[in-house]
Amino acid sequence: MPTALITGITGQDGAYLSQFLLGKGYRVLGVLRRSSSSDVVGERLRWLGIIDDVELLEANMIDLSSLVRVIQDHNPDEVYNLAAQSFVATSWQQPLLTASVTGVGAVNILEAVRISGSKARFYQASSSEMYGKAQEPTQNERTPFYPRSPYAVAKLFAHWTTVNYRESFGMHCSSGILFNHESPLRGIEFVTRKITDGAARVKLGLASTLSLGNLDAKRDWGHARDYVRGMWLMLQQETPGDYVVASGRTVSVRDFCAMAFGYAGLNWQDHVVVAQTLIRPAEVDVLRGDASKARQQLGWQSTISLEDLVAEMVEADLARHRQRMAQ
Ligand code: NAP
Ligand code: G4F
Repeated sequence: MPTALITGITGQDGAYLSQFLLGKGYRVLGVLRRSSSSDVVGERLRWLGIIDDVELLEANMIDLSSLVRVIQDHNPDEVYNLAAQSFVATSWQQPLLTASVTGVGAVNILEAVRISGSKARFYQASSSEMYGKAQEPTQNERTPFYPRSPYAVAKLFAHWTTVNYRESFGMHCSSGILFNHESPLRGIEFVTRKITDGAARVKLGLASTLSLGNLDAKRDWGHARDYVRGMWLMLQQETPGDYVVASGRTVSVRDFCAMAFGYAGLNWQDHVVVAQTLIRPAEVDVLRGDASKARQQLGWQSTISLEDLVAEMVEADLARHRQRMAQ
């Protein structure tokens, strides 16, 4: 039975990746940072019904010794580095924390693997945010990067460090440049979940308006369940590498509002208001990924449409609110 270690196991991707790997027969270990609310941080794993099937180990991305201990004690075959301060807007408020966790944290886990003499294959959660002010209309592995937030700068540092450890030490390090991926387990602060939750609240009479920022921003949105399969496929390759994972379809925040509110039988224009305070200091206007390399070399492709994703998210938020109202 192969063993996988996931940093960020309590996040959206960590939960879906755990479910995927358990289905493949893996023993799944996850890094859990110490919290006074440890009973609720496993909520996503609980939602998927797998909290008792994974082993949670206390460590923190900014404490190298804790990561060395985890690698030495458990000697995983595969390490997936998903932990991050992952909310772009917060990275302007907490740039040093973001640099430490999202940037230096990746070096810490790479060092933990290297110092331990582990032969584990390593996955780094890189991001389409690294393209930022995109230099080409469709972004692939050769498109130049132009980060637009402290988060993206930190991710770029982690990305190049991953490439460098592969080239310097011959480690099996791969980097997945994943475009936005969502699900019912997406954090409530991200725009898609904020919209589906907002549409559900309005539908159930719990709210009448939803405040958003830049409605013109465009993203290439896919489903997290599809994208974690791409992570695993990268680590099954003989040779490590970097891969774009994306749907290839780009939609604006405005259009996402129309889809989500429309699914709930509402007109978004009656409810969405723009709040200037939610406009970012620097914006990533439009992203569209070209996942040809992943398709050809990994056999990966997106299987869940944006329409199905929106429907699943709105249904889940309606169910959550109905359940709370019934209590
Ligand atoms: P997420 O839901 O925000 O999860 C982040 C995870 O990191 C959580 O488990 C969190 O733990 C953990 N974490 C944060 N600080 C930590 C620390 N100091 N030590 C240990 N763990 C820490 O993110 P996600 O959406 O699943 O994304 C997974 C990864 O992919 C992230 O690195 C993200 O930047 C990257 N990425 C995401 C997307 C996307 O569209 N979702 C696209 C490209 C790249 P707590 O539960 O304790 O907070
Ligand atoms: O949902 P978002 O916060 O995601 P963003 O900034 O694209 O970052 C996500 O995807 C990245 C991959 O490209 C990941 F690396 C990262 O960790 C994260 O998962 O915002 C999407 C867009 C932005 O242009 C933002 O300005 O939506 C716009 N937006 C408009 N109103 C809003 C809002 N975003 C949020 N979060 N909240 C709003 O009210």
